[in-house]
Amino acid sequence: MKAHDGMYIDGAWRPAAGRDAIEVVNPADEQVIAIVPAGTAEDVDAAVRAARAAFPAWAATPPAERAARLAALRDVLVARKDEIAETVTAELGSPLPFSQAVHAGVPIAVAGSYADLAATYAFEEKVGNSTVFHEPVGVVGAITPWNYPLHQIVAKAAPALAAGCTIVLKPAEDTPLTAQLFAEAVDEAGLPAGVFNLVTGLGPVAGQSLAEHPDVDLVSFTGSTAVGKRIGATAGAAVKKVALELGGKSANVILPSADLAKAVNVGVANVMSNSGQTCSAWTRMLVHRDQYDEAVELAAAAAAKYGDRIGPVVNAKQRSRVLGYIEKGVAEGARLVAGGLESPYERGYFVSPTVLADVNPGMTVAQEEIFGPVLAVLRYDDEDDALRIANGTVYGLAGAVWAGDEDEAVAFARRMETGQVDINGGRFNPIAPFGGYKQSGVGRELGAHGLTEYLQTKSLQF
Ligand code: TXE
Repeated sequence: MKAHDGMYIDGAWRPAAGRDAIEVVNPADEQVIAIVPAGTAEDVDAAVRAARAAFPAWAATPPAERAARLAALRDVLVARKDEIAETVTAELGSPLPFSQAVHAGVPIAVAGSYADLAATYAFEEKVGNSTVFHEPVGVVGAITPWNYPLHQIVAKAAPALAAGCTIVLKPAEDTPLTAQLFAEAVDEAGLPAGVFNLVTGLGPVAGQSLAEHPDVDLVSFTGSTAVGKRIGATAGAAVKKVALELGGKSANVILPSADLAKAVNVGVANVMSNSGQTCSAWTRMLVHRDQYDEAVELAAAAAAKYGDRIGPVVNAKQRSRVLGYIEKGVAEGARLVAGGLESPYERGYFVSPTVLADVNPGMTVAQEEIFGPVLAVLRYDDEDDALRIANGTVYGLAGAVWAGDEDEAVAFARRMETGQVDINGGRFNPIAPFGGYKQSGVGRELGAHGLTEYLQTKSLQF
């Protein structure tokens, strides 16, 4: 695949400072499809300087003009939708229809929502005898993961641009081609030079230099909890703003009054989607003990049918990590009812859709984020027990509740320690705040709540 041999800095593709490179691999067939440069601290510094220089003019650009540029960006993404889907499929391995609908479709919706918000948001308001201004924070260092390559970028870049911030992006090393495509789109949309900059590279090198750079005002990170904690600590020590979107272990709570078959089938589809590489996935299904056996049978059947509809996981390391969790689950006493360690394909990092039954809340597979197509089915005795189990992890990102009566589901959802809950299946809302309670993170993405992360307030008293 075509790839740029440089970094997008100050409105142009420039040679990398060093010579290190990253091989981009298609996880579906293990072939190298492109090579991109691996950035160093020097590249990061050049990008931060460009973003700093561009900041005053972009911050002073009227919101209506920023909105127009975001609308232009959205239009470029729409025009290049097929190319986005093909690129994500090539470097992440997801089936093309899913890449079209989700990997391209969702970020287009999010970019559009910020074009609208930039035009309508009250960046200035009256509070008693004061005028309060919501001003951009400054230079944003954005570090993104590979699981939704374009969405993770747009969920940071679009609100940052709407707010009037400038950006340096360090995308995941597994999926740099989508990031390069986004930089091209920014360029085509006519954003001023230096407003958006891209440095591809490795986490501990380019990522860490960006997180530690003294002239970055806000670090926005999505990725593992381990790295997120370090970034949070570094930002805290520098009294720098930080937004963290980390792991999850979300509960799908099926109350006895629910439509069991529907709840189980949608629940299985939710976990298997994107090969289980979704931080908000409902990886723990909680079923009342009287309905447990039926639910396990339904889940196993649904997973077995899923087989050829999911792609591989992102790389060899991730596959062995996921298979390790399946082994550990069985070793700790879980019952394998679908999937397992075998893959039907000779090549590619595929993991079979897997269901583990008889999972207890204390087991590793019920506590740790697996990030693969693996569902754990747990039984509960009554609602209080279900709530204890649902809330009994260090995470709190998402979840679901199913009940015959919506009010019953809402009452349960209100007691869950988690940032987002789908009621009877829910429907994706690109402007609903998304983010974690507890160790799932700090801050919110999407919609107006996502925009405020990139703003700071100043009040003038009269
Ligand atoms: O994440 P990393 P990995 C979880 C998921 C997965 C696990 C490991 O459980 O199995 O994390 O995935 C950059 N300083 N999630 O290893 O390493 C890195 O280059 C600065 C959940 O891929 O956290 C990449 O751009 N940056 C998750 C980004 O951090 C560093 C999505 C994420 O990579 C860095 C992905 C450092 N020291 C994984 N080290 C979610 N919340 O959606 C790495 N990076």
